[in-house]
Amino acid sequence: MTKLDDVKANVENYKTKLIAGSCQEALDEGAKPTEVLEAMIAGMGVVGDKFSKGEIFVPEMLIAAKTMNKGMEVIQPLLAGDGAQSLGKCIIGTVKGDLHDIGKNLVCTMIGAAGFDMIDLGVDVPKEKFVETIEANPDVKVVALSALLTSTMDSMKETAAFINEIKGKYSFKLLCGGAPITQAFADEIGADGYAIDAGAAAIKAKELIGA
Ligand code: B1M
Repeated sequence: MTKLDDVKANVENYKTKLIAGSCQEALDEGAKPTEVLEAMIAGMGVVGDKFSKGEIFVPEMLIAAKTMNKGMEVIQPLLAGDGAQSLGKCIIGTVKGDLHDIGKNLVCTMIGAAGFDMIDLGVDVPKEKFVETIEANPDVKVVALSALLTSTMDSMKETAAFINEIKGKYSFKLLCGGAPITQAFADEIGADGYAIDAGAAAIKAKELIGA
């Protein structure tokens, strides 16, 4: 077992107290922060599969999420940028009805590391809250929507439509993503961009504003 295997196993087995230590040990052994992150995501993949098979239930998923968040505390500072360059504001949130925030937080970190000033609205965000925040920040450059459930894809669609109604008054770009989201869906709902993961989201956000 490598230290990265330990990281994956600790997420998979809900070892909330051991995860930070194993992340640090993996880093000390020379693993890159992104490799530690990938190991944790792989552990989450196993948790998701067990949930799909009915082997575990929501409480276990919650403990797995808590475990991953503890690990994120170790690697997040290493993923974050130096904040030297500002590319403008980015509003981000998980759409209404959806409580998943680990991926959204990661996207927030990576877009922030790329140079944007992040306004994180959290989870279960009503479409009105996105529009209200855009109106309060008329210089916003990117609005980023996350959804993790097939059942909240409709909520993302509604949110995008609501945002697109006022878009003509501003110059921001609309970015979306999350496990069930595809480029085709992003096109269908009138988003300007789609990204498959947090790293790609940071690249896409910059590309959308021509930076
Ligand atoms: Co939920 N859940 N969950 N869950 N959960 C999934 C998503 C699921 C796939 C599990 C499964 O069945 N295998 C399944 C969805 C099935 C579907 O719709 N197709 C599911 C379900 C069904 C549910 C409930 C309905 C369960 C229930 O109550 N019966 C319920 C819904 C609650 C709600 O939201 N209303 C529920 C609840 C929960 C918890 C609250 C217990 C917990 C979340 C805790 C939290 O987030 N704080 C939870 C968890 C932990 C998971 C799994 C196991 C892990 C999610 C995660 O954090 N992954 C998940 C299974 C899985 O993903 N393997 C599952 C790691 C994270 C880094 O990846 O979030 O995908 P991800 O983010 C990625 C990309 O998606 C992308 O970048 C990130 C990585 O770089 N990305 C973007 C995300 N947002 C982006 C935005 C972008 C661009 C890219 O641009 C703006």
